[in-house]
Amino acid sequence: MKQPGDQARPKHALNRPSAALAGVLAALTVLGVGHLVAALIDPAASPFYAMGASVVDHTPHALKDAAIRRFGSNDKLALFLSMAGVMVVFAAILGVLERRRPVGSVLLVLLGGVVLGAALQRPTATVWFALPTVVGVAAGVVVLRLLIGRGSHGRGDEPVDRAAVPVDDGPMSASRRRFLLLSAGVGAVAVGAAVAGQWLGARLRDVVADRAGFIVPRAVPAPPLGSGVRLAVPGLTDFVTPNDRFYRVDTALQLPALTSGDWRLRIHGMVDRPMNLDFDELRQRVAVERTITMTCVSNEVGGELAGTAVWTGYRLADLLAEAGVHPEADMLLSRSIDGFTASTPVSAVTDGRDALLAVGMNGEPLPIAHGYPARLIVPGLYGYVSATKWVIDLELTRFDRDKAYWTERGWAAQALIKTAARIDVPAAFATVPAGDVIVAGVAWAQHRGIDAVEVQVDDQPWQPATLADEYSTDTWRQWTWRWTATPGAHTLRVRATDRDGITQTDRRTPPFPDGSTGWHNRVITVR
Ligand SMILES: Nc1nc2c(c(=O)[nH]1)N[C@H]1C(S)=C(S)[C@@H](COP(=O)(O)O)O[C@H]1N2
Ligand SMILES: [Mo]
Repeated sequence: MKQPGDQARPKHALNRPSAALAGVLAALTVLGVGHLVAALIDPAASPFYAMGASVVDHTPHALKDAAIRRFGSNDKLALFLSMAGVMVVFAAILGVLERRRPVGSVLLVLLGGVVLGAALQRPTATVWFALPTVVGVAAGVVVLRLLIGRGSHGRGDEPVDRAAVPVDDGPMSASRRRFLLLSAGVGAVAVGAAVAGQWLGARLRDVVADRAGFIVPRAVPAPPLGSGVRLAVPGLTDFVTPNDRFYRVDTALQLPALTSGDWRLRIHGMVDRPMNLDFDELRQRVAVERTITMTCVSNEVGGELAGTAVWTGYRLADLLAEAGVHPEADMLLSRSIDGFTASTPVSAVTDGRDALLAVGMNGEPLPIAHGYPARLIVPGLYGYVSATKWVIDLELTRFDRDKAYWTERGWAAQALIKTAARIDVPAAFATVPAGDVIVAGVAWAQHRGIDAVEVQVDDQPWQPATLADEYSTDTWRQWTWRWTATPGAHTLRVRATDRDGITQTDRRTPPFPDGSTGWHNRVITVR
């Protein structure tokens, strides 16, 4: 089978940088066109997104943990940037390879196959998820052939064309100018398609507008915050965390766009009466407001992956009672629209604690990033085993039968939040004047309660801190301690004791597999 590219390298073959540029533009076309087509099907079917989501799902926990540690909430940006970097390198190589034979095109199709596989493995995938990648790759191959062909020897090898070259041969040859013009055009179209796709995707599923019109149900109010719960110490973490400052952790590269109209909650599995609720049906039930502190298992000692909000929602125990849970069911497997799952012990939901199907956060509809229109909140359990955002499915099952997202990746199947204490004030590596210094922070041991917090300066004896009033065992507790500071560098240490009488261990362990342990410390310079 003889093809034009099989011939020996043409005299006017495209130089390497131009060929590399052609490759990058072809890849950009795949992604841009794919993104646009995906907007019409499902934003999750976009090749770039599907690829990234697949990387996230297949990244070993250690690496992911390191990424979160390193980049914090910028981990997604870091992922996208590294993906873009790898892609540019690959695409450039494809372009250079394409100069002699259509090897680049063949490789592009093969890579397209990999992306296609990733797209089809998305949790909400239908066969239509193939379309964006197929159309994108087809467009990419056309662009690659076109740019390499045009750039190398004009319109084919026609002598007519070559004769034309010397006529306007300035510092830049006509074919080169044509190549650059074409490149600019292709680049503009590819970027335009991506932008149009983004815009269209957002328009078609107008979840922002839906959220704006969402009315948080009238609810039995949460017990009021007594004045002794919040201490007035500058720099101390607020007792209630504002929504825009609440930590965010999830695997979603693209926020799920689920309107309250499209939302349904299926309750099924080991139940007597499977249910399928929409919002109108949900709203006929009694809503409650509860103040609960959430914590992420990835929180390092002294870390910021914890927050308290006043949640409005429906008691999960009531919903499960309606469905009639079989006595052998010990796992509530919750699933989100984007395929995340969490395994919660049924007992933690039905033992009387305030486990909620939450729809409001601090008086507002849930922010989209925090699970709009509905999520779970279970006091006392780390988020990855309880706090499913964008929740659409509750399956009653058993721990010896099923595994949730992070358990499949090696994390513990069940994980109670470990007792923790943090120094907020003085700030890390602060310099303070000698004399009276206020030391303050928060401590938590959700659903057990904090009984004591102690502070140690260097190797001196531990001193009891003063605790703020306890709001409930399900929330963190602020504490302060007055330090008579002497000049020099000092290490402050903090440890908490929970209501079971257990004091935090000093043994430092990383978050994997069921939460970090150890005492938080801070080095402070006193002048
Ligand atoms: N759909 C979905 N829900 C999720 C997660 C996720 O990755 N996807 N992460 C969980 C984890 S690990 C935590 S700690 C909490 C964080 O909730 P927040 O982002 O509202 O603070 O959400 C949980 N719910
Ligand atoms: Mo988490």
